[in-house]
Amino acid sequence: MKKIIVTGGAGFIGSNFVRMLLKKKARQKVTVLDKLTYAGNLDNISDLMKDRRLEFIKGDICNARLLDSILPGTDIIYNFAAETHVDRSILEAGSFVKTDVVGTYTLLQKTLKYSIPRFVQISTDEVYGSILKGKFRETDPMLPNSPYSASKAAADMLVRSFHKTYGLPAVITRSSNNYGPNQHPEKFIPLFLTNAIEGKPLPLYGDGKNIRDWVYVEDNCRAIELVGRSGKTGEIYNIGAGEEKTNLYIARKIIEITGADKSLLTLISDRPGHDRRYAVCTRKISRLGWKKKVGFSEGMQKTARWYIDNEKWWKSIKEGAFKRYYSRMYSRRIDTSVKKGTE
Ligand code: NAD
Ligand code: TDX
Repeated sequence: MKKIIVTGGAGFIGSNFVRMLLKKKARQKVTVLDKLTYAGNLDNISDLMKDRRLEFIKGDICNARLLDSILPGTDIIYNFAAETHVDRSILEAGSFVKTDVVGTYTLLQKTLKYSIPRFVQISTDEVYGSILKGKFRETDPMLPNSPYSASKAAADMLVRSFHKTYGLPAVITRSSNNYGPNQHPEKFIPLFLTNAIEGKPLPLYGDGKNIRDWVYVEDNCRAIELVGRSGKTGEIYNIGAGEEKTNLYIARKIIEITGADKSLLTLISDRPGHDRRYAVCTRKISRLGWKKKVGFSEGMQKTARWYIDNEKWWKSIKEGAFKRYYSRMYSRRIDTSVKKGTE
């Protein structure tokens, strides 16, 4: 029986990935190792727990002794575990360095120790930095601009060095922005969807013209599984959907889909170091046989439907510890905003 470890499997992409793995009838044991930080949520996988092929372990990827007890005999590790929110990394970067850098290093050491035949590092397009024209290729240098992307870049460097120095059988995926079910409401699309449903301001940073390429989470999960199975050891694979949108376009779409009042849209002071545009060339992953299945308008409809139908899920987050973070991050900026409405 194949033994698969998914770190961070109670988070957004990790939980969607575990769901996809378990849909296959394969003989496999999937162990989720997750610290359950504020971003981890057992509700994301609770309906899957009746599947006896799934095991959940609450723990930290920095805990070397715990890894000694879990990793022997593993066939493949997918490392999703990370601190992931750029804005939080601007407030406090220590936990990012700890989990994203030291955590990845600890996993790499143990992967080597137990001769695990495959290590898949889930990285991000943000490691390349911002690009105004054209698209980043896997061979481009990393120029990260936030403490979050810098810690992800450091992790990628460690993965590379373990491959080059010790022959560790690793591959890296670098995807663009994901959206879909179970994404924490601190992130742009779920924050705007849930605020729109609640009739609260939609706080758009700067001029709202920053561009991201949005990939539906299930498409990214298929790409990650494909890279894990068929990617060339030591290589990096970009993943993106070619769905470049300005934040303003998405905010207007959300207003349209939810029927919210246009006056909710509020331009607030910008995120420090805000990357203007992300775009990656995906020729390499297409050559492995991947292509997106869900376009942006279909994906947005599905995502909006999910948040409308799962109010209990996001309300319990928004009404908990998130309130303090939200007030610290947004209250003053919203109160001092000079521009409201979409025109
Ligand atoms: P998320 O914040 O929703 O989930 C992260 C998960 O990791 C949580 O369940 C959390 O509890 C867990 N975790 C955090 N620290 C841990 C630790 N020390 N030990 C064990 N578990 C820990 O994040 P996400 O959006 O699902 O992102 C998953 C991965 O994909 C991350 O590595 C992220 O950098 C990468 N990524 C995300 C996006 C995106 O748009 N969301 C895009 C590209 C890459
Ligand atoms: O309130 C907001 N207002 C706003 O205008 C928030 C939360 C975001 N934004 C803007 C900033 C970005 O231009 O929306 C865009 C998307 O923001 P985030 O959801 O914070 O994502 P981003 O910073 O692009 O990073 C995401 O994609 C790459 C993930 O959070 C990372 O984990 C991933 O690596």
